[in-house]
Amino acid sequence: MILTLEIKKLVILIIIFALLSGCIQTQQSASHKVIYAPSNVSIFAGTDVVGNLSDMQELDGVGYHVHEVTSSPGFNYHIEYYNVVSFDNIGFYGTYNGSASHVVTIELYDTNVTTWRTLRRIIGTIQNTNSEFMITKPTDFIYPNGTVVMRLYHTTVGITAHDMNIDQLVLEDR
Ligand SMILES: [Ca+2]
Repeated sequence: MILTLEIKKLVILIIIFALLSGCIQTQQSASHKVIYAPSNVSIFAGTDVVGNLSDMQELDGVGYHVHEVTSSPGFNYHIEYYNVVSFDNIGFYGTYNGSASHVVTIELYDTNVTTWRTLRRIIGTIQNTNSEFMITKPTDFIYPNGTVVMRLYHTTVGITAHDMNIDQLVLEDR
């Protein structure tokens, strides 16, 4: 009889613990933000590159610079994110040192229609902008293996005095 009572107490304690754990997890997930940092960068056009992939992973004042080339496109580089489950924003912290006639696009590769989709146009000089990109259908951009590919593309002929300096460029699931 005593043993049965002890077992009942134990069961009640387990239930209370399970309920509390559930509450705590719910609170954590409500305020939790997942950040996907760049896993790879490939330069197809661009010059005078300063920095490494890791310089785009943390917001620390240290950036990854790519200068324009004097042909078209002025620069073109791809950034890959691995093991992405979902995301609803791009965290872009960077500076583009350009001029009024120079246009840079931030694009994601749409795996459904197999083409690049422009999410934002940057014209002239911008500094440390964390834009709201509002990705409403991330599944368009996520390959079955979890890879997402971004392209930074200078649409016209560049000049070497211009450069893109990225302190942090991440996918965010908020
Ligand atoms: Ca950085």
